[in-house]
Amino acid sequence: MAPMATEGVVRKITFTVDNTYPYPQSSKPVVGVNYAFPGPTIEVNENDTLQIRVINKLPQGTTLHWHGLFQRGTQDMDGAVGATQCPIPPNAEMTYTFKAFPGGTTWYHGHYLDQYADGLVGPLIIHRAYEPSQALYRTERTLIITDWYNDVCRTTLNSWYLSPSNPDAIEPIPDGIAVNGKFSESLFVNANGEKLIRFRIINAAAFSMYTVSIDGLQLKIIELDQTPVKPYTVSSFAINVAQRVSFCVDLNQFNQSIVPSGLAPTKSIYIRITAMADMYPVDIATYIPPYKTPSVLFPTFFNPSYLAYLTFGSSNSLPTYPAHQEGSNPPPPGNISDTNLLDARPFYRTNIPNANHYLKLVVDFYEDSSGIVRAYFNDITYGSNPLNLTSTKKLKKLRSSPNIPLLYQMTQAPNGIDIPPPIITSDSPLPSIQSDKYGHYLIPYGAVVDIYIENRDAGEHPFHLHGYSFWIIATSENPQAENLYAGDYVQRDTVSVPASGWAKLRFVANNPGAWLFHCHIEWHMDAGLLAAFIVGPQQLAAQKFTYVPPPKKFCQ
Ligand SMILES: [Cu+2]
Repeated sequence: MAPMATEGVVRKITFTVDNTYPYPQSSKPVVGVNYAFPGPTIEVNENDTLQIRVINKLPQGTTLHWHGLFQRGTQDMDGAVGATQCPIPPNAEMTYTFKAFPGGTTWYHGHYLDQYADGLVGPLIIHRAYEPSQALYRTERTLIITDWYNDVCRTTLNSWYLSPSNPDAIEPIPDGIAVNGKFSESLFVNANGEKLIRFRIINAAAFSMYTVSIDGLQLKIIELDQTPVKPYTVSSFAINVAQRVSFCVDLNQFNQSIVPSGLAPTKSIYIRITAMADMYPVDIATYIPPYKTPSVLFPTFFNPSYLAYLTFGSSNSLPTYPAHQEGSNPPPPGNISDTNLLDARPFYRTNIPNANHYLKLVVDFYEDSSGIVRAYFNDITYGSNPLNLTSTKKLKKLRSSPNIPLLYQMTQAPNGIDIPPPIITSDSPLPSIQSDKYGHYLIPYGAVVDIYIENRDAGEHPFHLHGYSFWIIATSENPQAENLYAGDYVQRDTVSVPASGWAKLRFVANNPGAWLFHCHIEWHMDAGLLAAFIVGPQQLAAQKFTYVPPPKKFCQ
């Protein structure tokens, strides 16, 4: 068992969300927090109470989601528009109050209108009272990776992506990579003479999966999402959108032999962050997107290889060896997207109960009747179904609308939500969780649910569940993990589901509320690849949860 954590203190923070222009060479309005991109790092202790006052200066609504936090008892603070709140209108504010739990590495981001793809992201570091791998590091550095788009995601790119003029549903391809807001070959990470360093890597990209390595160093992975793992060593690893990986390095183990003879010993080395280009649906070496204005005579194509510098001392210095010399870039391990599953074991064993419910989610993309390609869970694309307001039934139909949060609707009719109860189907001997026609799944409080995601799409997708973490039991790349590691699965809040493959997850539905389950690629969310888990509406009432309606202007 994990050691008991102590009660925390109250941390008051004020965030102003507004457009900002971080790069002189770009006129793109980036969505910043306190006029910074990425937003300021929140660094607190586990169980601290955060009071974050968010002031919206954008000309449109906004919200902030605190990724990976459970929000037990504060279900209305999750920041998910349509599920837990209405958007904060322009020139209005809202204070998010919640416990920093669980500890670990995470991030906050916008959850409305592609604002996160346009920059509304920031690190959220929650220190545990006891860090199990503390002996492996003396200092730590955070790297938050983002896809950079020259065009505005929340207008130009969104409307192009979801239009009949994009019949192949080509996602907008990033124009660059920014890490901590800096482009390739401009970010220096200084060790300041320390040898034992923990890196917290956050993939805050809208689209891209990355691999990470550091020249000449082994990486000792100690945390996946917010779960401590038994330290294990890799030369590189993959990180999908919204996932976090912490690893430690020991600079004492750096060997100057990677520097070719005749060159001076190096005082800095390359950190390599590489977009996994094979996930893009086009050849990025030649692709010119149709939405580009043809004003650039010599277009620059997206370079998936990002370089940062890890300098041993405290002053910036460049490596003495060439970036692209033979052997400096370790080959990616085979089966890279899923190495975590076979190598990683949780630091603390958890009690994993047997499943008593089943939920199958089939993922697919296809054209709707208006010629727009949308994404579907079980043939339902979220949010674009017309509302059926003519129903005369007494049962309450849940509506998907930014202006009527599902959580509020649950509190209005805890006993009469119009979603069928679980039934036995041919898919499983366990009762299968059912949904209404709009992608709302009713999950009994306390159910132990096995989620089986069948991905019929040829792309890999990172699926995220709000309000919980889940055990990853197995995927189509590592089906043997289920039996090999029974009772010792790692919990994450985001799972990478292989292309044309599957994943099997398990979670205990012990946190009543309205929780989104969705692909974390922003474009796929726009295409409707979401579901809402309606967990234990009666338990929500029994726990005396009251939904305080926001000011009227929020929900108009
Ligand atoms: Cu996706």
